[in-house]
Amino acid sequence: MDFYYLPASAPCRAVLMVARALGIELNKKLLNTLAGEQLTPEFVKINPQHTIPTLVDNGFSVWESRAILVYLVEQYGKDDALYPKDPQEQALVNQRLYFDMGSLSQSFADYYYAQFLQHKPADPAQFEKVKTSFSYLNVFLEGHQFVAGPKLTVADFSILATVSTFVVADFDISKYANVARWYQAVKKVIPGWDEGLNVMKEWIDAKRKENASN
Ligand SMILES: N[C@@H](CCC(=O)N[C@@H](CS)C(=O)NCC(=O)O)C(=O)O
Repeated sequence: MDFYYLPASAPCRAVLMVARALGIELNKKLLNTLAGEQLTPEFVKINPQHTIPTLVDNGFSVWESRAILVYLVEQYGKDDALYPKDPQEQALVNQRLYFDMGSLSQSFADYYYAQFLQHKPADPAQFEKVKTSFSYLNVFLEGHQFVAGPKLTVADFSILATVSTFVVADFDISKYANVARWYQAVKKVIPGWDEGLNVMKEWIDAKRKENASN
């Protein structure tokens, strides 16, 4: 399977973690979106939305990290542990995945990427949205070991990739006790969770320095 990715990218890291957990070998193809490499006609043919991560499995192409996570489990998982077939259990996992995409990771983009990529000043209103997303996640985790209940699922992988990105951007998660407890625990059960994270941290630190000197 060809996997188009960038090591620092949070959604790409989530896919790598799930592939590793399932024992899947990916044929990794670096695609530097920061240099516009996703805009070549060859790649746009594979993914008209020109985003990474993108997976091509024997001619079948799929993108959107959370859709890829589900595909990998359903197509290659030895069981449904990471993406349960039970409709209610699955609905909770889906809710967490959509929450991650629409709220948590979106709040990262709106607050941090606006500063690092568009060189906008930090917007307190967007920071409030970050805090609101973390408050919701904290509630979801009340009395639960994992983000969708008692079992580890793809939602933990996706949200771990997002939360670890906030952490390297120096967002203080200690105020959200359930999130902090889950973060410490989940890192122990997801091998390779920090692969590529140091590259993200270096990029964030460099962007902060660049912004400060302008
Ligand atoms: N919701 C998408 C986000 C994908 C995304 O925005 N990827 C960025 C890199 S992290 C990208 O490919 N940007 C290049 C572009 O949009 O042209 C996912 O989870 O896969």
